[in-house]
Amino acid sequence: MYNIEVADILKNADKNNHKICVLLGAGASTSAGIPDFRSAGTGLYDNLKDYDLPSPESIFDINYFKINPKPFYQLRSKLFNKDFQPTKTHSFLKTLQDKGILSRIFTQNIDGLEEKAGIDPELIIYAHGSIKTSSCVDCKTKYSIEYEINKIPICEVCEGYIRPDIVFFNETLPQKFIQSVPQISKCDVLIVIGTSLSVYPFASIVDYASKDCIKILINKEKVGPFRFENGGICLLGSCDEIVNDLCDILDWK
Ligand code: CNA
Repeated sequence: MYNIEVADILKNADKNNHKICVLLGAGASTSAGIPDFRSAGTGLYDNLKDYDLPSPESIFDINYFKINPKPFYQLRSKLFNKDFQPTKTHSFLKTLQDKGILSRIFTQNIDGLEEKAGIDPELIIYAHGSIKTSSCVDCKTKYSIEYEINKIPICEVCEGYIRPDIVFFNETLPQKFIQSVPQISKCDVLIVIGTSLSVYPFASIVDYASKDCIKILINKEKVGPFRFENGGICLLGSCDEIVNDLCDILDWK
């Protein structure tokens, strides 16, 4: 029932050139084979027992990384050793772009699948960086070429550890993200996809949407303000299946 309502909203956006902002999380990439953090059983946090960490979050904490980078690299080589392909959800976002109604995607994902799906990099605001480039944790020398997986890469200049340019816990978020957040207040429709909205400050940017903005959640569970009455429209289930259904209703190929 809600799918038809959301399809109507998208049709109306297409007709009236409304602007849509998307907030994206790890759930958009799980069907590509990249686990999210918090899904019970399959999420990364439930599968880190062999790494002997003080807490699951330690593996992505910059202070822990500086003392013991090994678990991070072990996980990185295990996780990113394949050529992952964009999901149906990424293709749906590309369709929004092709229709001229995608204003911005604010993504927490670091996997680069938005660009791989053909989305204009100008429209993507990375909240937590990307694994595309790397730099030395100490002297910040940039490394553009993907460094070798399966070993701890060392900086040629100062012998510090080379880390991907993602935002670890206890690091500040990119300036571009901070400066772009107010754009959310100008969008007509806000679609939140595949995120538990539990990592701050990202989780709070949903509050930048205006009172007239139509808010839609596409996720396996209700999260953030969507848990409350009048929080927005919730389409619950697999995001790939939901966007497929929407495209079928709209006859968007
Ligand atoms: P999370 O906290 O693990 O939450 C994921 C959410 O997506 C949960 O609410 C799930 O129920 C939901 N979900 C999972 N699979 C699907 C699906 N197929 N369809 C619909 N809903 C689904 O992840 P968040 O993104 O909220 O947390 C932010 C972290 C995760 C950021 O710092 C990311 O860098 C980090 N992360 C990114 C990736 C990636 O780049 N692909 C992978 C793992 C973690």
